[in-house]
Amino acid sequence: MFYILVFTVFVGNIYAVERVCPLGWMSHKNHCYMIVSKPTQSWFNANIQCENQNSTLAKLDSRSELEWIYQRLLARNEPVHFWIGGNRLKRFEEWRWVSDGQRIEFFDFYKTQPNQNTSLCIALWHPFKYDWADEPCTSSYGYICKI
Ligand SMILES: [Ca+2]
Repeated sequence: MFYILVFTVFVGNIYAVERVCPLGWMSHKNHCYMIVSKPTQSWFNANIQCENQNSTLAKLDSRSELEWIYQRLLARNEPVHFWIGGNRLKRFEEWRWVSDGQRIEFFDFYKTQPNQNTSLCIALWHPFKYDWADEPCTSSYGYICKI
């Protein structure tokens, strides 16, 4: 019985292992995330802020990861939009992640988005409960970095 208990605790801990993140970052499934709501930044400057901390604007490429982030943002209860790493800066209509240049495979745009052919960056839009919007990259918003 003792051995079964020890084994259970041991295995439980393996599944509970989370990456150790820098101070001020949140750990989730072997990645670290930093949510910054102020000062707000253009998409470009937000990515520079992330790069200064050895990260980039976040690549969010699964439903479970997005739901985790949305819960964090909703809990903050701030009327702020947040930049993530998705953009179509290099080739219009082809959305890619800044972290690795990969094409975006999984989208979570709000039903009315994307709707502006001059909006080349992706923001998590507060009134849409953080579903995505295409926005001008020069707009000043909060941002999410990911390692
Ligand atoms: Ca839009």
